[in-house]
Amino acid sequence: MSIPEAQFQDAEKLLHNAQRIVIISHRGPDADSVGSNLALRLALVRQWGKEVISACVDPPPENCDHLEDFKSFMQDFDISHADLVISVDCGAPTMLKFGDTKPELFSGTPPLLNIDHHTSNDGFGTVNLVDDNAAAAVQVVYHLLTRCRFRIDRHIATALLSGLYFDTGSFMHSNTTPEVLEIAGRLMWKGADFKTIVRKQFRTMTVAQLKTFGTVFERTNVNRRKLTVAALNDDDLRGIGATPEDTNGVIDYLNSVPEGNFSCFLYEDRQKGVKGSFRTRDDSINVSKVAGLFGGGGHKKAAGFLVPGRLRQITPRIKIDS
Ligand SMILES: [Mn+2]
Repeated sequence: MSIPEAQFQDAEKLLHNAQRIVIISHRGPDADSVGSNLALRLALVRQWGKEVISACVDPPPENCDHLEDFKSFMQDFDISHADLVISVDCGAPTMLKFGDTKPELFSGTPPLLNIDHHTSNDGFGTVNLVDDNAAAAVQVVYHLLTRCRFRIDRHIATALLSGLYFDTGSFMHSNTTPEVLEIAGRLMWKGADFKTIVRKQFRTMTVAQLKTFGTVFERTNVNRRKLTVAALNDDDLRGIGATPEDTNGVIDYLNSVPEGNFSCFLYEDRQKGVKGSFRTRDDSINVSKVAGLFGGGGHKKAAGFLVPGRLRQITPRIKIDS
């Protein structure tokens, strides 16, 4: 845990002093962002009697629909009613997305508690609980909840374990530290529903997802620099009857090619531009830096970017025109 004790004390003070709290998950929310949000929400509402709004510009993913209060997410809120905003799992201010319409978010009034684990997080909050050694934002939330002496009930435990399971790739990524497994064990002792988490996240694939993965696999190449790469566009997805969310997780398969040093999955959306995801298993490669070349960021071993433009294929290479 690399967050100084004083930061936790400041965060606890913010929570104590607030009555109407908005917790924001990043756009395109995943199980870590949703699990962090709901765990905090359940604790603050049921144990400290706070009014809490869980907010995200996009709806939460189906693989979280077993979590308590899953249906409580709002796609907008009135910031003038809030006396504290908490962002969870947001590596940059733009990830909150509400900043475009609510500039007060980053003004310090109301205060912003920034809870995260992305290397790219520059501490945009009034108080920052950011630990880039943590495998997931839920890990930081777990420490905050236990320091504030909240009781971890089975609903909170399931929400936290869900995020931990997701961000460690089912405890297979290199961020699966002894601490992660220790916390996972404690959460199971508290009654976390591990079986449902596994079924929801790991053992469930729709036909659209299977077809999307199949198309990506067919197009996979390893280039001279040992980059494993594949690309897809929105036309491909329309043909399959799939959505961009159906590409989630395909990058981990690209990253499993033994001769590859790092991997990249590119997705072209005619409206939004080209989204790239990077992964590596090589300790000497920092893909967060590679993503940074395209204005993106993330972690050493998992990062991404979004740039305007289109993809152009120069067989067997893929180039971005921007
Ligand atoms: Mn995360």
